[in-house]
Amino acid sequence: MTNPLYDALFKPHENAQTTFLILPDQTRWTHDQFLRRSAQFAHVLTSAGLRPGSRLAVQVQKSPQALALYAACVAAGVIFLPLNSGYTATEIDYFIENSGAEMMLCDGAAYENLAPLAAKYKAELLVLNADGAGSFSERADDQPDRFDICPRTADDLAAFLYTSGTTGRSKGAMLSQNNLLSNAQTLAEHWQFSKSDVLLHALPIFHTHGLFVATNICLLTGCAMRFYPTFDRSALIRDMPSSTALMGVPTFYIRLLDDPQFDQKAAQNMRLFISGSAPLLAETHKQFEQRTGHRILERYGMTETNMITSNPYSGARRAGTVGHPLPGIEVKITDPKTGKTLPQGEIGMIEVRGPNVFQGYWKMPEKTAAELREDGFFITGDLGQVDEEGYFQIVGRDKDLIISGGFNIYPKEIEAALDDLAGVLETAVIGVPHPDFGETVVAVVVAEPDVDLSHDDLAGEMQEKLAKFKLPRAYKIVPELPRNTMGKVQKAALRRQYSGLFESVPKE
Ligand code: MCA
Ligand code: AMP
Repeated sequence: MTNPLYDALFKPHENAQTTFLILPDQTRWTHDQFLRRSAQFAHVLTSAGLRPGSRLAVQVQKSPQALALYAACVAAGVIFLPLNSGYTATEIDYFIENSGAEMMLCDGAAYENLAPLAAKYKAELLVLNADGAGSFSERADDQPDRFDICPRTADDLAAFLYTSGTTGRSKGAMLSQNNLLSNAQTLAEHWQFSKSDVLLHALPIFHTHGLFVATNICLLTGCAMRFYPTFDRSALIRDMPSSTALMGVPTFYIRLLDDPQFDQKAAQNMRLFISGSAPLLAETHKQFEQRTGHRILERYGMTETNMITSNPYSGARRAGTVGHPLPGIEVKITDPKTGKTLPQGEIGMIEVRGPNVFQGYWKMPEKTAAELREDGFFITGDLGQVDEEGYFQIVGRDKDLIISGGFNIYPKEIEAALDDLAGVLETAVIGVPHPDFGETVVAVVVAEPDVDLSHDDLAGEMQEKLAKFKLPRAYKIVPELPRNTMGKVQKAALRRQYSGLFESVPKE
């Protein structure tokens, strides 16, 4: 019996004394050490009653142990459900209810807040701290460090990643073993990863980019990762000479360029800089090349599809484009109204089909049917065009979405939270340019008659409700919202009006 994802990513490293993770203090985790710990974790999961197909919800800080949870889930056939460490208990409530997770893992600092939630949904709540300690680890310490791998097929589910929706409700994207494995294989080959690589890993591990793209490629090829708990520019620059590749969101590159210590010498041993999750400005691409001699390789993907397109490794990497469809993946541009394929050069909806495309949204058949066509094409909500040489360009979004520092923020969710506050009549939440985060959130708020609202009051109340990265950086109190003749709020006009708000804000 096999378990394709385990067999490809983890099994080849059993007993291997090779370096897998290098921490900022230069301590190392070998593959063997990592797999033995994950085997102990897998025992804890199964002893607690989790079975193949059960969900494990995880909201912990980034650490080698946190990554070992992913390996443990794959080994035990448990569905891994990582959650942004910034989410508030109010936000977590929905994920636990919707996913039906049987166990939750959290940081010790969040335990008190999450305990009532766990009790409400009858999920077991255990602690895994950033240093690897906590009640979960204590249970693991006594477990055997070998585990009988649970048989799985390529179509079995491996992970749920929640992605916000334009309606404000998050949807659990169901990813199968093969969705993850096929994409990792394609990317490892396309970007020419090998066991001699050392990847600078400074992304969070609760999203596709840091968890699947970065980690799965390294596991598949046997290369090592320098594993940083958060983005730390100085540490990255310090360690770059002994590394070969970096995967980052555009904010990483903007911040690196902002440091005069970051120069050609620092980057001279690197073979590859990859950017994704948000648009990389052509200007950043150009400045990066001038400073280091390297052309950033930009690629495009989504939670539901893993990676879709990539600029070439050997050919021309074109600034402002996301390159070509990856091997084995079909991408087309369609008329958003009719779904018909448009002639080359025209702007339309990006649709994608391939082994990378997810299995649908958990418990949301209508939403799945609305976005995933019967013929297998997924409607991304991104608007794009393709040039004569097959390079795709993303020119906009057909979805009301703000991408701040690589995190997706859906205005509808912020508007709903604001509308709930006393004294708020109506709101429009928009994204405006930001020099560090690419885009940031501005809330335009109309107060109820005779109510005085202030930025500070609104900011204070919102803090309780939403993760920090979603919080508006400005609240504009206005007498009314601009509307067209149909009564629809004109967000484009608001975006224009407030576009210069953060122009001169210092970076970082
Ligand atoms: C942190 N803050 C943010 C963000 N990050 N606010 C808005 N947007 C953000 N992205 C808040 C902090 O809580 C803090 O609030 C203040 O902003 C300044 O924090 P700072 O220390 O400067 O930020 P940081 O901790 O250095 O984080 C910035 C970051 C991080 C490194 C860019 O956001 C990051 O790692 N982003 C990567 C996201 C990612 O992995 N995306 C992939 C998902 P306060 O001052 O109030 O305390 S998309 C995906 O997976 C698809 C498939 C794809 O294509 O890749
Ligand atoms: P997520 O829902 O977090 O998976 O975010 C996916 C979205 O990020 C896509 O639908 C795009 O809008 C955006 N995205 C990812 N990569 C790029 C890129 N290279 N350029 C522009 N947008 C991107």
